Amino acid sequence: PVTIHRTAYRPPEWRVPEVALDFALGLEETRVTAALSVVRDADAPAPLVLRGDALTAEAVRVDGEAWNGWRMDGPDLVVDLGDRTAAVVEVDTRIDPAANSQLMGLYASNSMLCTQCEAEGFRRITFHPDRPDVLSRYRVRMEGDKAAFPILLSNGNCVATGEGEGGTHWALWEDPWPKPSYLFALVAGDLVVNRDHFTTLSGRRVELGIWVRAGDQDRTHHAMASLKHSMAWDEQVYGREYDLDLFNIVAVSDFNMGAMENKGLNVFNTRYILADPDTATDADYDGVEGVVAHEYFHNWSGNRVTCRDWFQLSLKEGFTVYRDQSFSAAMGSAAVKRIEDVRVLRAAQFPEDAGPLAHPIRPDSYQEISNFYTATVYNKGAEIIRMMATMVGPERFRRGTDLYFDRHDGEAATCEDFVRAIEDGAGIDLTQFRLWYSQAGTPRIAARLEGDAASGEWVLHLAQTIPPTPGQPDKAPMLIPLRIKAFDRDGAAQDTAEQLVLLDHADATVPLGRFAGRPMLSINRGFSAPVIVDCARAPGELAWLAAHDDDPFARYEALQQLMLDTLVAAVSGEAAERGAVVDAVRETLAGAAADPAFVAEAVLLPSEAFIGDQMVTVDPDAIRRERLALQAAIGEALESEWRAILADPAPPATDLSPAAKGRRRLRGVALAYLGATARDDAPALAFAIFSDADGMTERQAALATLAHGDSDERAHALDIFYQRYRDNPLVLDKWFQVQAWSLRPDTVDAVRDLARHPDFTLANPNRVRALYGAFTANQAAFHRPDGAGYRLLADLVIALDPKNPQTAARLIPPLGRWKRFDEARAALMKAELGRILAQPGLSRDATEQASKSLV
Ligand code: HT7
Ligand code: ZN
Repeated sequence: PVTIHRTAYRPPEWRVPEVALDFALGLEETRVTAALSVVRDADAPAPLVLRGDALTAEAVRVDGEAWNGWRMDGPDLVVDLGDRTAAVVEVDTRIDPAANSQLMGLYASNSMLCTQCEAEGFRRITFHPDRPDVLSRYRVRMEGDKAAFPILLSNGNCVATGEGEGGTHWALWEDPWPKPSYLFALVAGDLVVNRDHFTTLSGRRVELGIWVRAGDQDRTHHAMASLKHSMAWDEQVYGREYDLDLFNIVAVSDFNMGAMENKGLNVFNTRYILADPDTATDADYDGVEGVVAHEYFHNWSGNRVTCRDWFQLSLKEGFTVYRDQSFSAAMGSAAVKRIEDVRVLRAAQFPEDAGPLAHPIRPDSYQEISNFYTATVYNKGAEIIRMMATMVGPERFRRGTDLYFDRHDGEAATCEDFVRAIEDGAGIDLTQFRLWYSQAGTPRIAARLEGDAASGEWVLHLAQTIPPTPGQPDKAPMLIPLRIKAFDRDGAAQDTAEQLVLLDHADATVPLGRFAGRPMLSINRGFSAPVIVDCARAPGELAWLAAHDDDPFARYEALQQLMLDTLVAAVSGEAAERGAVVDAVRETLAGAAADPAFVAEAVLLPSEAFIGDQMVTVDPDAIRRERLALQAAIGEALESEWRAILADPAPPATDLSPAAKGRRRLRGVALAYLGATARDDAPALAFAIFSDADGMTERQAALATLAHGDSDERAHALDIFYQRYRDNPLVLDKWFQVQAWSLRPDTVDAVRDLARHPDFTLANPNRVRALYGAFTANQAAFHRPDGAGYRLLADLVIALDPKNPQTAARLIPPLGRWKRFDEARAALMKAELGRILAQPGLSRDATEQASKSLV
């Protein structure tokens, strides 16, 4: 496979100011005529290279005349325009959307036609430079059978419609904003709409439409409310107004990712649009809100200012994730949102940074760009933006982003452009900070307190190391902003000032002030930097911080660290002292009435995977055993507390206030703790909650608890759930998911059976992820010592790759963590990677992931 390097970037030789597309739509055959107005930018004659993927050029015309001066170069079309400096190049192609199982380009989903062009899908529709630094104005005419495709949508505004021959109709759409081809979109189908409008700060009325299949309109209200909140928030916080008269969203069931920010026509996975209390959990509601906001925010961070090349992906994705995180924090509890975001980072990005697929947020090379839509580019990218905002504060950060948008509006920009705008707008030197863009790996910070007995002065010694990652054996020290505070041992001096320490050398010593005894250290408060802090703190200190720290994230972190220390000790065979954890959980629970959402997050045990991340060699079985034992111990010791939480009636499912969501969350945690005990009535209690639930949050929590056990109630509840929701694909996904999450020892066999279930299909990425994504996150099941889990995953990758290589390749990374496991498991994992690589015709996507994972 060809490796593409960031440093090989060259500006385009031809610009394409105008694109006119003509579609004759059909599910099995769509004819496309593309007219590209091209203008040469190179000084000397240069062939026009138009990228294609599985396309045949049926005819080529130049300035209206049939043209023979073209040839195919592999999948691409090369047009020789002699010494012309401008021309209109027309190409006819024909595609089969129904056969497009990759879900890239133009494809059919539930009898509708839709597109996905990012990153390189446009070249599956027509020949085009298909690179993000080629921006064009688009004019799109589409014609199709009126009964099959009553609704015809594209980017921008609909400027004309009409009737055609033989029961067809047509629509003409124009988008006034120049855009790269990856933002092109077309949708044709039988859809219904939830319409609303939004009036911008400057008084312009924007028509809003959310398009779904008949019967789903009533499940779009939360998405619509989220959209309007996002539009208002972006005006208030970033001064960004929407810039078209129309904003449409279409929900499709078959989609490779969450959603797509096409200009004026977002296309969404139904999972992130449809929600009602009966079918969506509170977490699903939050997912809808966050993804609607994310895609909307891209209108500025991504569309108005786009990326020069795909190495700059984090320019739009990291910044937009930071923006959607800030938005969600403002809509609910900022503390809980920060905890959730850090949990995602630690679960998805830290392992990436520590494994064979580690890459900087601005990668240096790739074989297949789809493999780089990663937690590193997105979530670590967001942390890098957050650190800049932390260092300069909100007002100066806003000056920096204003300058960025002003300077680069209408351009294809780079990460460097962003950093320079923050430097100039906010007045900060980010020279050393730029290393965050080029160095991979999670920095580790060793923190050690030292006191002078005579003077009572204490200092904090900090030392940073950045582990080697593929291609980067040695790292330079980074600039790491750490929010730090020290508390007096008696807890009296709670007003000790917080410091923002800018650690810019390998080592530093930070004066903390005078303390009567060793102070209690609160470090990396708010998770101000995406690092791992190694700091020896006694259980008593952690318990005190968990109860008294004035930073909620630090309180959460202290309790998690206490749990983690206890679990790691137990897994390593040391005598487990569970009393401190039980006491700290009890104390935290005392605050449940005031802030149930925070308490629910704080008292959750660290995941099995995160416990494994603390160990040199992961022992999945010991981790499972000790985590369950601690869960049962907490469940039993605090039984009356958990029962009291559950005795308090659940808020109505229609109440989506943060307080109601928090109470439901805490009830779910209480049920899980009780479920882990040996109490005889636990299954009946869970079943009663399952049966009485008036909404999906409680229903799913109860089902998940039951799914871990082997009671009669388990089978009964799973059956009821299946019968009730078998016709609702998004809810049926949950049925597959809870079984794949199960802590039962036979989960591998259950997953194998579920993969043969009549409702399982490789054609739908949501269904594949529901079963296999949940399964690979189930550490002890996936890592069953006989390798059955690895085999199951490799079988799936091999079966899925020919149909949908992008989704298949995204499931490979768990096999690449073999270095972290014992020799026997490592050998089995490597063997499965080898088996995948040996498949004839393996995609570029899977080849890159599997071959890099073997190194
Ligand atoms: N910008 C969008 C990326 C995306 C995508 C990428 C590859 C293949 C399919 C895809 N669907 C959407 C999503 C986002 O970050 O907003
Ligand atoms: Zn995005």
